[in-house]
Amino acid sequence: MEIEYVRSRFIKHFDGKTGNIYHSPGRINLIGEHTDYNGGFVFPGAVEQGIMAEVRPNGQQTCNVYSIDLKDMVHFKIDDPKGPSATWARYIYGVVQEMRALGVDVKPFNAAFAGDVPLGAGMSSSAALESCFACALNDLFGDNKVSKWDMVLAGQATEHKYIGVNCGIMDQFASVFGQKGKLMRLDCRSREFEYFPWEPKGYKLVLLNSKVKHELKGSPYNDRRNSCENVVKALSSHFPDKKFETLRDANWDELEAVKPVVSEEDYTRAHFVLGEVDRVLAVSEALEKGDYETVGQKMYETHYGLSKEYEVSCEELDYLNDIAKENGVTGSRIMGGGFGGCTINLVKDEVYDKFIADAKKKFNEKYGHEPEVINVVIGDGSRKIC
Ligand code: GAF
Repeated sequence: MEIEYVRSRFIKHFDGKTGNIYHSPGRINLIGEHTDYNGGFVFPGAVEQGIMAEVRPNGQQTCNVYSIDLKDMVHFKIDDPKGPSATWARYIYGVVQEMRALGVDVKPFNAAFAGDVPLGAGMSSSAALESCFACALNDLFGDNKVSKWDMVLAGQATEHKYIGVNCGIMDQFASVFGQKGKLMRLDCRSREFEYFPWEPKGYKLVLLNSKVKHELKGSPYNDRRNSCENVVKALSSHFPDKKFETLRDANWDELEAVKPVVSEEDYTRAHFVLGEVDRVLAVSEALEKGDYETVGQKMYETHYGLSKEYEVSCEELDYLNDIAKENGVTGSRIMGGGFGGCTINLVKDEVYDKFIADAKKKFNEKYGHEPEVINVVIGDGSRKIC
């Protein structure tokens, strides 16, 4: 995204003065889905697409925030206990409150922002928005004293308290800590992580965005999390001498031991999670050896688990996964929280063109539109641009 695009709108909608410009990315995740809130491993990387915001303290009583994409201006007072009602503005209001709780003396500001992360694609535009404002407020009002990890947690707390999604830490982590050309393996229990250079010679990583988002009744993401927590409670009662904080603390035998006392649905969800934790470790090992065939095979296994055990896939994504298999794509799976969005595909250069053409044609024939093709370039994390 061009700086000029954001700057010209900022100048137009406010008093003509310029502010500082910040950028935070969306993310991909090679493998490790729904493992973050279970204390497991994830394997994300930041992308080049993200949110860009221009921000300037205004010396007034209210924060004035303009969404360039939605052409919508929202005003809120920093100490208003309710905050704005527009969802997009609640992300920003939430970050303001969380940064204040971390000791940042946030003063009213003007801001304009735009994004090029496709919405609803599972690439975490919301974490990009949260981290972008956390980074801006830290810089403008906090002398950059808030640590990167605290910014990650401020974004996550915003989702929990102001949006109602009980997400894990993967998305905000990837957005804040991302580095160009590198994926990261994060242990969500210890918060230790390693950078892995991503240079798969002869392969491309491509997202196919189905452009569908299924609005399911209730809160299916939180429901999945509840299932996992039910199993953790059962484990704690069954093994009183062992401490289980999350499913990561359980092994396969322990899970089998509580099978009779949990619902079949909760057991099946937990079964997926234990398998997914193992798969991330297998992928890390395979990457060390440059063994992309194993990486791809694990991606297909993850898709199967997300579709049949965790039940967060949908017909359109299963179809894209089938097309990948038919075309000899090395690995393919649904990416992100699920219920729509994209598949992430590890594709050998020689099958790339045929796969993309076939996916576009078949998907269009069945669903009346082509999937959006997004070639993944791993970019940098949250930063001040100027
Ligand atoms: C969403 C959440 F925000 C993440 O925390 C993570 O759980 C992901 O779904 C699934 O892996 O993006």
